[in-house]
Amino acid sequence: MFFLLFASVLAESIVETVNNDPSSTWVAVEYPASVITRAKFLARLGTYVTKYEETSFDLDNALPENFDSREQWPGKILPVRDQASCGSCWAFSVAETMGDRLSIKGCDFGDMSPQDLVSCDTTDMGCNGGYMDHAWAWTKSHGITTEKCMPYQSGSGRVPACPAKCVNGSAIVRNKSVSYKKLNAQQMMEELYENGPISVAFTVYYDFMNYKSGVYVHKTGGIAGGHAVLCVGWGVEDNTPYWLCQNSWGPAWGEKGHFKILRGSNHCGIENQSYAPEVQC
Ligand SMILES: *[C@@H]1O[C@H](CO)[C@@H](O)[C@H](O)[C@H]1NC(C)=O
Ligand SMILES: *[C@@H]1O[C@H](CO)[C@@H](O)[C@H](O)[C@H]1NC(C)=O
Ligand SMILES: CC(=O)N[C@H]1CO[C@H](CO)[C@@H](O)[C@@H]1O
Repeated sequence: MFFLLFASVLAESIVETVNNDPSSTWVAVEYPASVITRAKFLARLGTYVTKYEETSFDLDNALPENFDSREQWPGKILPVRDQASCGSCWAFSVAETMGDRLSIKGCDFGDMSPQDLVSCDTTDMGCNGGYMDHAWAWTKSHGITTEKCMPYQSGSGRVPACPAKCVNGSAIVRNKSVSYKKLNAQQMMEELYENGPISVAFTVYYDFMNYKSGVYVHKTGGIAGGHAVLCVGWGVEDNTPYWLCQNSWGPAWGEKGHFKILRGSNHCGIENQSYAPEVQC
């Protein structure tokens, strides 16, 4: 009881701290429990991230100032999803990056299956989390099937055993990435521009849960955990460079399920743990 009271006072002060700061580049909000709670927030942070240092990168190049893959490849970037109460962000990051890139290539598979990685990738820990390098290596060696074949079932936090067949009884067909690479900040923009969304992991602080709009820059609160998403673009807003990323917390969180985060200084380690696969139908 005392703890709950304390937690809600703390959450309120995060929103006030962010919104009352005139130098803030983003707006915080208190979400209703239907969108996110502190417990769901913590349950979703399932990516093992490495320590990082904030360093500035030289991002000067010939690429445009603003880029949005949804405009570059209309109809090919698949909708925002919801991992619910499971630390499967790492699996959504990989499945959605694969799905978007396959869709850009003209394959007609729809969403790829995070459940396949949650249940079948023996090098990661299902709802208890995963490593980006493991998940990408697994996707190259074993592949990933479609959402139609293996729909998401772990929203409650329970992980069913790896099935032998698709839900309709047909054999599981998986798509392997042809190759994948770890990217530096410069390569992140080039990859996104040429081949579509990229998979990223970063360190999450408590104030991130309350993000509503603008360019996220950590303001207050300690480290809550590690998270993985996909970035679908970049740009500059009020002189602040940002990555445009797609979260897996449903469309009611952030900017229709997306967020912007400071670009070019390894903020929260966002430019230290990015991966891109080469795909083929
Ligand atoms: C069963 O599902 C798979 C994967 O979505 C699909 O390729 C296959 O055509 C389906 N089979 C039948 C008999 O509906
Ligand atoms: C993070 O980025 C910095 C700057 O480019 C680099 O020196 C460092 O090796 C990177 N660390 C990892 C783990 O990739
Ligand atoms: C490279 C690869 O694994 N391609 C497969 C992708 O999935 C389709 C069917 O869903 C297969 O026909 C391809 O061989």
